[in-house]
Amino acid sequence: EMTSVTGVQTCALPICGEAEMAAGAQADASAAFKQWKRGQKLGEGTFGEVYIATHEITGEKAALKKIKLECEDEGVPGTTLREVSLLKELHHPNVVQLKDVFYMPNDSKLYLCFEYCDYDLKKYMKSCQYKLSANCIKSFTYQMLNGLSWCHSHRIFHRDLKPQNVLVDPKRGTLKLADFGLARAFTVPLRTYTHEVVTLWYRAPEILLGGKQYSVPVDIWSVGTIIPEMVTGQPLFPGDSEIDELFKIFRLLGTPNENLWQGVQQLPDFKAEFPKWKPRNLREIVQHPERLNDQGLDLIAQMLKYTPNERIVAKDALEHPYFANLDKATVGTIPLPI
Ligand code: INR
Repeated sequence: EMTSVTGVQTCALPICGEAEMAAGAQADASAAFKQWKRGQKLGEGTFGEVYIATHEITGEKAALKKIKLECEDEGVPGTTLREVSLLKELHHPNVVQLKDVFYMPNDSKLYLCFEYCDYDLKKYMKSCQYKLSANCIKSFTYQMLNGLSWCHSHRIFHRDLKPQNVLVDPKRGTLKLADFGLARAFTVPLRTYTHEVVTLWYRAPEILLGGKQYSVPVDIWSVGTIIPEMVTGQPLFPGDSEIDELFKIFRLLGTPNENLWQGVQQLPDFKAEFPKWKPRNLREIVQHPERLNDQGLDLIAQMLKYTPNERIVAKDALEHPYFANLDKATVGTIPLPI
């Protein structure tokens, strides 16, 4: 039996119990789900595996995400289904569209059906031999911030932005953020359910230091680490543990103290005994001025501020001088090389 959450917009509608659901609606949802023919695995997300799927009637492609639920015996709480269902209402050219939600209460499986893109940013960078042009980097950065700005204005934050959930359609030169809003519906585990380690490379220092009330600035931090990776082809802070991740950040930005970051001493995992590194010049690490000019470097510096409230917000970042010569009317509509 299956419960489709399609079309649920208000909390008044019963969406979680099979009993409340008309038998006809279940049959429809089940039939609709079965029309998606699952193909190869695209990746391993934080909450489950993603497969490419093709609609047997229309030939349309989609990304089908199988959410593995933690407490299988308990089923999905109504709040979670509502939370996920609300994501369907989010429509923005730079946010991957959630088309449908299929819930099978019996085997405790939740499938999310998303818009499909041929590349994620990791795969796209590789296909370009890690040599993205200055214009491509600028366009991607602008589109990331545009998607982010829109989500943040709807009080949704990502929490786990990384090149694997930034999708690219080179045919149109469009970038779309994926995996958005799920952190609010589910808790982010330390490992994926196949025990793959969740990457720490894009994680903001306030999370690494055990902060609990982090918010939208964590996404700006992630963008601030993704841009240098587009420029150099190398992750900026490839830590292999939380402490290694923190120390990689400290080596570039200096070990935080109350001058660099007011309130850092109050964070649960801050230690006065941390080794003391001095801040370095970003340009030593992010070379290739032909791919990212000094204005771009200034934007990164504003995204990688230690104090979360001092980090530039997405809306303001869109107005940064780095984007002054970008044609905002055609961004995301110009084909890119593959
Ligand atoms: C590709 C992925 C293409 N498309 C990996 C990928 C490699 C090449 O994960 C993906 C997705 C897509 C994807 O086309 N639509 C979505 C991923 C995700 C949501 S999620 C939607 O949430 O990040 O797993």
